[in-house]
Amino acid sequence: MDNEIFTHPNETFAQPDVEAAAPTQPHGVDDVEIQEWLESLDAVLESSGAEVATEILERLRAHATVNGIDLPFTANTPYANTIPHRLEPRYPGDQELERRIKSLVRWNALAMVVRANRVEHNIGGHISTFASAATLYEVGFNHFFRGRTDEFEGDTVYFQGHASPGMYARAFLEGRLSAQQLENFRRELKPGGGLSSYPHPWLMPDFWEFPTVSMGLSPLMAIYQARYNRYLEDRGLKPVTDAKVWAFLGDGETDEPESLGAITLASREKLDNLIFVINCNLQRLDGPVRGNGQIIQELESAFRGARWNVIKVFWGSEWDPILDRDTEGLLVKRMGELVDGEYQKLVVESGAYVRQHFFGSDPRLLKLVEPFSDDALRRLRLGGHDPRKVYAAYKAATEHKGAPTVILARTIKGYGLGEAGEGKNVTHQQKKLNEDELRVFRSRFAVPLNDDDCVEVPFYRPAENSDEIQYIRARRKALGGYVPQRSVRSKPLVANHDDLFNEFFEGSDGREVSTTMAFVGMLRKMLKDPEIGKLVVPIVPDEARTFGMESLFRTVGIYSSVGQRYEPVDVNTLLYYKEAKDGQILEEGITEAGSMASFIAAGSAYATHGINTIPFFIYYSMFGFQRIADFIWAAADMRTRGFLLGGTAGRTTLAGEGLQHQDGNSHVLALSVPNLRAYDPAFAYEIAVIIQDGIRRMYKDGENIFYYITVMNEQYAMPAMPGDVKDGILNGMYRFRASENKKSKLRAQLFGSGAILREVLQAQEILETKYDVAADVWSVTSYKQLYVDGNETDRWNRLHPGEKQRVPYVTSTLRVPYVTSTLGDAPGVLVAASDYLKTLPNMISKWLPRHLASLGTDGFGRSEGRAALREFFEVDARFITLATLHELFIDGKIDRKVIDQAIKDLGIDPEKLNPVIS
Ligand SMILES: Cc1ncc(C[n+]2csc(CCOP(=O)(O)OP(=O)(O)O)c2C)c(N)n1
Ligand SMILES: [Mg+2]
Repeated sequence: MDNEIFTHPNETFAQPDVEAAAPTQPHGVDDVEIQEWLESLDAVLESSGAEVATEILERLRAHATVNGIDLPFTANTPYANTIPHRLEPRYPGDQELERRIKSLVRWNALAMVVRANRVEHNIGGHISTFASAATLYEVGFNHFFRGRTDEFEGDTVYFQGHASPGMYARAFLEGRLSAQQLENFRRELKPGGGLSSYPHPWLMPDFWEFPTVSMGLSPLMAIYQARYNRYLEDRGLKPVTDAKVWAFLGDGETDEPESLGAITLASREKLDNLIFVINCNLQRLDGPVRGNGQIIQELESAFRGARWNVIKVFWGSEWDPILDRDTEGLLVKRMGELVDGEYQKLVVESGAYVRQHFFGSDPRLLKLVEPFSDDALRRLRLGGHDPRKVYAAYKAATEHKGAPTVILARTIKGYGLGEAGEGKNVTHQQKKLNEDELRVFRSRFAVPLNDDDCVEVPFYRPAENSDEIQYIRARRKALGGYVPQRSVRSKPLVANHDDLFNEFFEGSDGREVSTTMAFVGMLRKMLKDPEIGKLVVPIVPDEARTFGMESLFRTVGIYSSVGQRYEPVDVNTLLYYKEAKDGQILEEGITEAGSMASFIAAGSAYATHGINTIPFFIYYSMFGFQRIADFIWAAADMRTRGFLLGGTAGRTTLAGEGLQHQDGNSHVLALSVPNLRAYDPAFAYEIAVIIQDGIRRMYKDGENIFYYITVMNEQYAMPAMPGDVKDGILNGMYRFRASENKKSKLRAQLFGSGAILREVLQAQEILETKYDVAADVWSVTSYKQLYVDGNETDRWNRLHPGEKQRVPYVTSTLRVPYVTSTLGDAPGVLVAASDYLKTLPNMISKWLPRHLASLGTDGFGRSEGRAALREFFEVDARFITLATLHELFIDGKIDRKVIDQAIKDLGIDPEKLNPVIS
């Protein structure tokens, strides 16, 4: 359907100028002339149809421009339904029965929240969001949302987080959730389990698929999900289907920059498999979304500007006869004049008020509604509450070709709550209703409960053989099963990849490479592997060249839904920029959020599509956790699998880039994500071990974990794996190089991670040769793993005091190599250095046998060379040496004079700037 046919192109509606709006025509155009133009357009419409009318209007517009008429730009259409009622399809369902079902869903959703808050004050929950959106969902459940079956992948639905009570209430009627579970809404720790406040696949893995409650995430995720579905089709990994991605959003939610941030991608990619439904109740939490403007018109212009198909659903069927009588277009014009704050007021006022303040602006409008009683005016429904209008919009959306659709549906927040909150600013927080309010709600929706029973707010489910339940079951059966529903449908991989990774255990034979280059080498090999080659999904936000991945452009291609319509400028080079319809790389451009959304779609395809795609998302590490941590959190909730690679990592290893780029934070931020394994490897073989094991754990054993691995751009020779240290690498630490000096009484254990491990190795040498300190060097690949393990051990010991007490991995590892020595533990002082905050080593210090000196990169980065940076942050070999000597001094093992001399010899300025605060 083309919107243009319903437009009044000369009117601008986005920001109504209330004062300027006058009922008469400007510039002396007389009404008769206007009428003639309108009539001739009507005649064309009647005789030749919408397409011809559109063409005429387009030609007129072009003609006007050529003749110097400066038409005002408007991306808006009038404040009217996009689909006029004469073009509405027949409603296919039993409307009366559906209304009764919807009323029961409303009741149970409300009961769930009211009951929960009676049991525990302030347990929370939302009534008003679902109350406003009930029709939007019920039409979907009865007629559109298709379940996942063996034959058909099903539709994907992102439910608005705060509408969850409605989804639970429906699942209760469907017989999928028990009254006991509803009783335990927001009380998940009750025996037998409860229901999570919002959609959380982590907590309800058989029910919810997509976490949506952090607002703004779901619209972006839905766009990239729809695009990923196309990617899978274009690469032949899944059959081409007409499955849709639906995303239900709040109008307030659209203020989050992520919500609209990727809408041009959706239209550019012609994602007609994507439908946004924005519940425009004109309110958010505190008050109106745009009290002084019109959110729907504002959204319309944004989406139309982005070339989406926009369907506005303002008015319910009761308005149609009035609109039909309005041959002069006065009513539509009047509708466009009010700001949202005024509309909100009309919702809470009487019919007489509506007559006076809305229709009263023009005697002709008053005349139009003369036959209607005040009560009838009060009951004029909005479009989002009218199933016929909603159905028409959904049908048009599902049939639209060539562009995504957004449905802007006007509703009332807290619809049906009456005095308890309908349309009021406080309604979002309403969780309790008094007895009278409950009775009013019960009566308004004809819930079959008497006055006494209803104040107890019982859950109500009609008998199994009732018309309502039978209808629900029949509809869901016809649509392929229940929604939402999550299941893991992929088959485990064999994941026997020794051949693939063994080469990286050998070392680089003296060749200097970075860990990034080593990773890209592994990626290249994985892409050729018979089992996982096709499943690997490399994702980059415009950084492939930074990471030396450009050779992959040519070999596996960059995904483009239209192939390559141009000859690339570098076509004559070996590594030209090759876009292809079956390209494998998702080159997302400069959007870490969008890339993360692709990562989520790819990493959850094992459940959504039953396809084990393995995403490798490599990005500038500082712009990962720091910038898009909430998406990473959502990925964790969703049980997303795959590998995040923080490239150009390390505060002092990334030279030159300075304060905003140099990452010393991400490993600390990664601590917060419970099912994320985070590694800071130093050598190629460490990365190989981690990735090989990760693929096995996630895609063979089905563990719900994902990985964060930092890779660097410092180049050095990669050593061969020193014996069987695989377990150590995975568990977080292993001894990389023991001291060969068996005689010295001065001993130290040095911990290094990532690129800083090499500084530690250098310190080992200085200590041995200059200070006769025998130091062992440990590669700490993951402080997070050591920390998690230490805490788990402590917890177990606390809970099982009578049993043989366990020893944390870090403690036992430091002990094992020395079991034959009299000391037991690895002897000497303990010093750790990494490219991240000092808190990382510190957090494991309580499981170490002695005090730990931690060096790290707390503070703002600097644009400088690597050596200068490591000096500035005090993590270079000299500072590691000094820290070791200082620990020995505190231990009473060396004289202070030795340190004083060392400070001089090492060229350390004791009065240098403090990196933390300078
Ligand atoms: C990122 C984020 N910020 C804040 C909130 C808290 N919050 C929950 S609902 C809400 C208002 C929602 O308004 P709207 O999107 O219009 O939805 P409605 O309930 O009106 O349908 C707010 C601010 C949140 N959930 N997520
Ligand atoms: Mg809202």
